Amino acid sequence: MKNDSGEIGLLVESIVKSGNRHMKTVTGNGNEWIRGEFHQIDFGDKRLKERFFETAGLLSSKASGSIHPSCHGSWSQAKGAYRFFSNERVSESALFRTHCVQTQKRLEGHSLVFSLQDTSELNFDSHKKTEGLGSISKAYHKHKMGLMLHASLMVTQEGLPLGLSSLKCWSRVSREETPQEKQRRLYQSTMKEKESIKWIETLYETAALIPKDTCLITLGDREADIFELFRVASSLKTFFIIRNRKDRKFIDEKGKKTTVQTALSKTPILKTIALTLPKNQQRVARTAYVDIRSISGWLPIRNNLVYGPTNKDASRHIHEKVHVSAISVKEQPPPEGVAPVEWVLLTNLTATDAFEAEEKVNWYRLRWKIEEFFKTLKSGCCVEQCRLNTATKLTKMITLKSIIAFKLMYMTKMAALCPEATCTDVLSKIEWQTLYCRIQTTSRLPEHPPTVLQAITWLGQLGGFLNRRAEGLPGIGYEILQENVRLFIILNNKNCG
Ligand SMILES: [Mn+2]
Repeated sequence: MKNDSGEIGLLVESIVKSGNRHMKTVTGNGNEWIRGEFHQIDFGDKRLKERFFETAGLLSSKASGSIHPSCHGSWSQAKGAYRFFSNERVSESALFRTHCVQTQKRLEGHSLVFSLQDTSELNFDSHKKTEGLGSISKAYHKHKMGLMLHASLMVTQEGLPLGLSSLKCWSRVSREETPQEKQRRLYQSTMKEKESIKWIETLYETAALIPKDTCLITLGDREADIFELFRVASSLKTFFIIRNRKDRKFIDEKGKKTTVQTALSKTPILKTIALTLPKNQQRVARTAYVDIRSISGWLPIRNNLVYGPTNKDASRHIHEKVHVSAISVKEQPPPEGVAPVEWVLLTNLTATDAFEAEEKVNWYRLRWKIEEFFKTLKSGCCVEQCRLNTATKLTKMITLKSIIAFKLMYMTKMAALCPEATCTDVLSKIEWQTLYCRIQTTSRLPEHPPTVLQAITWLGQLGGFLNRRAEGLPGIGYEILQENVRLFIILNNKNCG
C-alpha cells in the first residue's frame, strides 16, 4: 500500500480533477447547493420539500445563526422553519440518508479514503426549557446537559473532505455512579449495550458506502481501541489505524506471548522524524522529533467478557485474534515542561519498514480533520446556540448543520489544497461575481473567474480578516456574501423589470 507521492504533479492533477468532479454537488449559493445536495430528499410531501429547501437554504447562507437571524428577521420564514423542524414527517435520518447518497458519489474514483470517527459533546446546558437532553459530564455528579454526537467524516489522502458517512446524536442517561460502579456496569454489559457499539455501527454504515475498488481506512483515537472494532474491520476487508489506550496482550510472529509495550521496547528505532503539532487545547504549536518503531504480531481477545457474560456465543470467541502492526511514536528527548508525544498505533496495514511505518503515522494524523469538523460545527455554525424546545427537533437541526459544516470545510480545504483551481469549484456563478464586484468595487466582471485561493482570501477579507491567509473559516465572509448576493439579485430583477 505505497503511495506514489513522488509524482507531485499527478497528485495536484488528481485533486483538481476530484475537485471538478465534486463541483456538481458541492457548489452554489445556499439554496443552489442545498438543492443539489438534497435533490433526492423525499418527505412524501412536495410542499414540505419546498419548505425544506427554503429553511435549509437560509440556514446554509447564514451558517453561524440560529433560526431567527438566519431568517433575516422575517417572522413568517422563521415560523416556517420552526414548523419544519417540528414536523413529524421530517426525520434526521431522511436528511442524512440523502447526504450519504451524495457522499457515496463523491467517494467514487478514489482508491483510498479515510473514515475519521470521533465523538463530541454538544453543550445545551443553558437551554433550560429543552426537553430530552442528557448528561454530557464526565463527572458523575452535577451534570451538564446536552447531546452527544458521533460522526464519521470521509476524507481523501490529501485531506479533502468528501462528506459524512455516519452521524449519531443521542442523549446520555444521567447516572449517579462512582468510577468503580461505572467499571462494574461496563464489565457486566454486552458490547451491544455499551455506547462504544457506535464505533462498530459507524464502521458498518461507512463500509456500505464504499465503492468496490476503494480502500477504506478507519482512524480513531484511544476510545476506539476495542477488540471487536479491529475484528469487524478486518472481517469487512477494511483497514484501521487506532491509537492504543493501554498496554495489550500481544503474540509475536514467533508465537511468543508478551505485551505490545514490551515487544516495542525491544525493537530498534526505524527512523526519527519531525512532526509538526498543531495547536490544541492542551498545547501550543510545536515541532516534535519522534522515534518510530514497529512490530507485527497478533492481538488476542482480552477476555470473552468483551462480548458480555450473557452472550451465549462468548466462548466461541475466546481464541480469536487479529493480526496487527503496532507502531510506536515516541518523542526523545521531550522539551522541558512539555508532555512528550507518545503514541502507539495499532493497524492491520503493513508497517514493516521505515517508509511504511512513517506513512501510517502520517495517515493517522489526518484524524485531526474530525476535530476541525467539530470546531466548524460549534464555532462556525454555532450549533450550540440553536434553540428548539425538544432534543428531537434539535437533532434534526444538528444533522442539517453538520452537513453545512462539511460544506464550509470543503471550501476551506479546496483553497489550501488546490489554490490555483477556478473558484467555481466552491462558489456558484452569482456568488463569485457578486464577491468580485464587492471587493473590487466595480460593476465590470473579469473575463475569467478568480482562483479558489483568491476567492477564499476575499471571503476572509469580507469577513474581517485583514491578513491574506486563506486558512481559517470563510464562514462569516460567506454569510456576508450571501447578503450581497440577495441584494445583487434584487437589483438585477429591478433592472430587468
Ligand atoms: Mn474522541
